[in-house]
Amino acid sequence: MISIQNQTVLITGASSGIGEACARVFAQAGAKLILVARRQERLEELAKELGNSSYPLVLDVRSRTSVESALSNLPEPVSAIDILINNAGLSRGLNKLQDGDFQDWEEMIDTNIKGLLYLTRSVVPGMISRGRGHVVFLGSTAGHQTYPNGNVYCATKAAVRVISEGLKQDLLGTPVRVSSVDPGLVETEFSQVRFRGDSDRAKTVYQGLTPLTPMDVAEVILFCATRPLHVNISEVLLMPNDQAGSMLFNRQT
Ligand code: NDP
Ligand code: 8X3
Repeated sequence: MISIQNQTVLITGASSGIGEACARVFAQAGAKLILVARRQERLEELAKELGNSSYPLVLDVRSRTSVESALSNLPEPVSAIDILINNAGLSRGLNKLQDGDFQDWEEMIDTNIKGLLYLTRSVVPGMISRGRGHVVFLGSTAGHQTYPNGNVYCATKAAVRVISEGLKQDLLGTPVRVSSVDPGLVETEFSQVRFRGDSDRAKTVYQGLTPLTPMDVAEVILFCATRPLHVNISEVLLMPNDQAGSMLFNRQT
């Protein structure tokens, strides 16, 4: 196990769910954090709670110019990113493709694919020149197995898997590591966002089973980041014990 004490970790989507849990786990391990999301108040509260080594950065990852500008103007103590956790992402709706909503598609594609490409493109050259770095992507079981009505969300997560694989190939011969961590059901705000605040519908996603917690996923990400430097964990597929695939659940009704 290697230490990540004082390493700089940029986490996108740190205002909620898996990203927030990553912030807690990496802060506990002694890292300096850049916490990225759109909801300023939440980021500021979290940064305050985690202490002096956490920097809130309000940023919409869909805006390429904002990403480029923010990353080239990072405060000195965190200007050299060692670990990039590409976690920000969302789903919108659950519709047959032939009934799909163009705006929902664009929001998912712009956030889940283009956003993480902008971050990765901005950060990786510095990692190569410093001779150290690790890029972690949040994929999903949805990127391995499509489920009915999941079409475009599943496509974005399949893209994340392919981008992670491609980046690893393109970085071969450098010390920079690449991991994709691909969870099944994790109880976060994910389903609230998917169903636009319909809490009753969101709850049914996790009904009768024990889902993963955001902390379960964050601990796996920390595990990937703390392996010895010659070890690259390329892909982790993790599910609740009550899940065996994108559509296969053990629910107690
Ligand atoms: P949450 O909704 O709890 O968190 C999503 C985070 O992404 C929030 O912090 C949100 O912050 C941020 N975000 C969304 N859009 C943007 C944007 N345009 N710019 C910056 N930040 C943004 O969901 P999860 O924690 O569950 O999701 C995290 C990742 O995990 C996603 O990529 C998701 O696809 C993936 N995942 C989730 C699973 C689950 O079952 N929950 C399973 C498998 C993968 P804000 O709104 O403040 O900008
Ligand atoms: C999130 C998991 O199954 O709700 O990626 O799509 S699922």
